[in-house]
Amino acid sequence: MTSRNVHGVTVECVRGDIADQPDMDAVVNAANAELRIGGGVAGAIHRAAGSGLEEECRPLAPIRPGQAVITGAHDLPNRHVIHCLGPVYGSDEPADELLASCYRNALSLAEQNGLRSVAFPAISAGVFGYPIEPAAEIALRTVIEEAERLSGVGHVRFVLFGEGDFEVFDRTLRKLAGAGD
Ligand code: AR6
Repeated sequence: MTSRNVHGVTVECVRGDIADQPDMDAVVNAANAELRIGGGVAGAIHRAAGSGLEEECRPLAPIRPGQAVITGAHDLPNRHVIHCLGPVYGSDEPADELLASCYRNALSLAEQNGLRSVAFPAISAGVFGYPIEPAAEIALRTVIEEAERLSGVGHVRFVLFGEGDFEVFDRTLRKLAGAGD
């Protein structure tokens, strides 16, 4: 686990399962446009939340790349799920701006809803094909840029499933936020 304090916000990278983050107010779903159960993150979150999550999502769909919407967390141990539709790499353009918008819009929803902690997966870096190095750079750079403007959110966690993805996020956080103590 690597952790840095950026403008009073704890930004950290851990290896784990996004559906098993009981100490966080919200977890972020790497959603599909229809906000239905899917593979990867959208499978893990919907399975753990139960069918009530899909029901709550139905009237909010479809969403556009870069957009985020918030729901309850149902059977997950969190208060909310924030659903982001990442860009499909090589198809939704400009991919870097759309991916940054996901993180920005998710943090903005967290602020509006009085949340203090948010856990993100590596949005778009699975089925949607975004290469992990630029995906990590955009994710961390955007959160670090937004940190200065956050007043309620004080804890942002990136939850990486695979060891390789974790290593890239870990290295990128050290590069962007300093070597630490
Ligand atoms: N916890 C944390 N990270 C995970 C988990 C998990 N339980 N499972 C996978 N990852 P993806 P996308 C990692 O495919 O690329 C879905 O089917 C994974 O290794 O979940 O935005 C939806 O229905 C990868 O690094 O999201 C959409 O159609 C990252 O999370 C589409 O895929 C994101 O992988 C969204 O694709």
